[in-house]
Amino acid sequence: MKAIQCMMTILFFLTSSFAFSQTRPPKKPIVTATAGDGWVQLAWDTTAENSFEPFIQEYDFEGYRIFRSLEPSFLDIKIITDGFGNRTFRKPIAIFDSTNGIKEWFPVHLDGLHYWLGTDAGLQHTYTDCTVVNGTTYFYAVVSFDRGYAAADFTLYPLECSSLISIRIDGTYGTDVNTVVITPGAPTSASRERDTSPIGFELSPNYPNPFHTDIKGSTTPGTTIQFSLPEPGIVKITIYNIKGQLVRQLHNGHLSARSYSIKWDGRNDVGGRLASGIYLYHIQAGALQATRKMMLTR
Ligand SMILES: [Ca+2]
Ligand SMILES: [Ca+2]
Repeated sequence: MKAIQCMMTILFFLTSSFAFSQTRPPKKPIVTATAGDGWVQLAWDTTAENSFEPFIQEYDFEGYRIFRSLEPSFLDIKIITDGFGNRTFRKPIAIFDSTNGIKEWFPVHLDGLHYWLGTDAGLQHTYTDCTVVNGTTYFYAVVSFDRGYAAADFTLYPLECSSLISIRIDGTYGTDVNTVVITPGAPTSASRERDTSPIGFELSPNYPNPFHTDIKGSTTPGTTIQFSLPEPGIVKITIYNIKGQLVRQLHNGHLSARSYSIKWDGRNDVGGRLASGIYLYHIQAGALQATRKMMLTR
């Protein structure tokens, strides 16, 4: 019990239950991450690529899957269902596989689910994610996978290495060699001081929240975002969906130092109505930035 209190460890051995116990997943790549204003770059080594599979006496490394999550368990991206509707494979943000003629679906399914081996696109050792929201903490994993083995008499399903992040009792995270925790565009200490100055940079909660856009007879469709600027400058106000994809640029230009209200009608940059869900609004004014969540309902 004490051990549980001290450290909650979250493990994922995604496909290991599919396979014979003698088989082994490929080695983990060693991953590093750097971040800046609106981007995160991952880089990893080639350790995984000389993984040997004793069961078939072959080097069976095939490729890499990149996972991104807003929570350390990576549960929120586990959205691909099998034939019974169970959530099984996690959806990667990128796949890179060896150019070797082995590609697309693994031929044998498990509960109606085939494993995707990639498109023979070739291996990469860096990945830049430009869909991140500054100030948000992201959890990334670079997961190696092998190509499995399908013969008339037996099958080895493709295996992935684990992606593990532990949460310590003090709230900090412990990463494995192939996982990282990173917050892009974190404000500097200088800008945090300015955040609390009397003339204050402020992004207020939007109102109403949750909000709707298309109920007949409504007098308050959409939502209002209020903010104040301590000094004049170029200001960007941007709305992202929960996947971190930019859906609307509300403002991008010079503003003077005062308070503002800006309305959002729940539409994207080309006027399309967006689905119900959680959206993030982000303001950037020079080195100052802030992000808040809001919920659109229909
Ligand atoms: Ca293997
Ligand atoms: Ca391939």
